Amino acid sequence: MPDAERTRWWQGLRRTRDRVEAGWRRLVGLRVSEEFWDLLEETLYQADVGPATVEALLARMHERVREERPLSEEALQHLMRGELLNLLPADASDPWALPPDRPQVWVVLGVNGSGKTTSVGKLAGRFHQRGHRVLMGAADTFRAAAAEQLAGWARRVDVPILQQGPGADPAAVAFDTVQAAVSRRMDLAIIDTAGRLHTKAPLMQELGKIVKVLDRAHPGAPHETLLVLDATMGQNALRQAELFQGVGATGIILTKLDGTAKGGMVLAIHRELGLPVQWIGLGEQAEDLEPFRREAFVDSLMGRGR
Ligand SMILES: Nc1nc2c(ncn2[C@@H]2O[C@H](COP(=O)(O)OP(=O)(O)O)[C@@H](O)[C@H]2O)c(=O)[nH]1
Ligand SMILES: [Mg+2]
Repeated sequence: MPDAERTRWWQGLRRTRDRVEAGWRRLVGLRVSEEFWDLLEETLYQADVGPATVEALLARMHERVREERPLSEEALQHLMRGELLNLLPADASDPWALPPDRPQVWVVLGVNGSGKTTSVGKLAGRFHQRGHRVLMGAADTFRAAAAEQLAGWARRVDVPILQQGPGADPAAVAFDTVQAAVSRRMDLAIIDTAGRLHTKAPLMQELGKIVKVLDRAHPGAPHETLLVLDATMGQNALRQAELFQGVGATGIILTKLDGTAKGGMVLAIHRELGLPVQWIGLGEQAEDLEPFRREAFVDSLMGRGR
């Protein structure tokens, strides 16, 4: 992984690390003891890893300690790092390479304010930078401001956008986006959606309709249905994700990791939702988005490698 990317992870997890640093530092000097287990549990809780995942992790570590009897502090640290990594899915081999079926169609979902529009803008910009032909679709038509916000990103990252007037049918915008992406031989179409919660049932229906209509515009689409979760919500983000269960997400975009001390929640996502964290937001700027890298995450969390 490039140094610049590792640095972004390190900086992005600063708040979480600040919270747990003292705990890890004391843990480094401990061998297996009651004090070690108590402190480990407390430190994981502080990072908002969440009760079920903390429990599973501790149980697994107890088992390995029994089997392997790590005699040095170093061996114990090594074992712990390994178990943290084991909670996370393996990294994509090349997250910037798109599968051959073009255009790839991705649709982005999530509650209001989670960071959908920002993530669509960042993703479009990063893929465009890597030489892919990208089109964004503004299917959040509930508010004029939403399409305007995405249009702002289109200008900023120099990627075309398909939008229609306020009140347009979101599924129609999504359909037209994919059709345009097909006829213009795009590599990737990314569709932004609305995320209001007070009309929960109709919203889920609407999202279901969008997902369905895409397949008619390009068989096989959407290739990814990305659920956007706000890391500052910590464990509550997991409850939020359950609302979207019916829509069939394929992966997670986790935003605002830079703005929270609850970064440990990443460890719970894969275990509890069964969905991989594919992208993470580490700030508000166009370049503040990275593919998920489990080693960079765990090392930045534990304060290792710097
Ligand atoms: N610090 C930080 N802020 C973010 C990130 N992603 C989004 N935001 C901010 O979160 C707010 C809501 O984002 P927006 O994309 O409009 O959310 P949407 O309602 O889901 O489309 C905006 O102020 C964004 O700048 C991130 O990764 N880090
Ligand atoms: Mg939005």
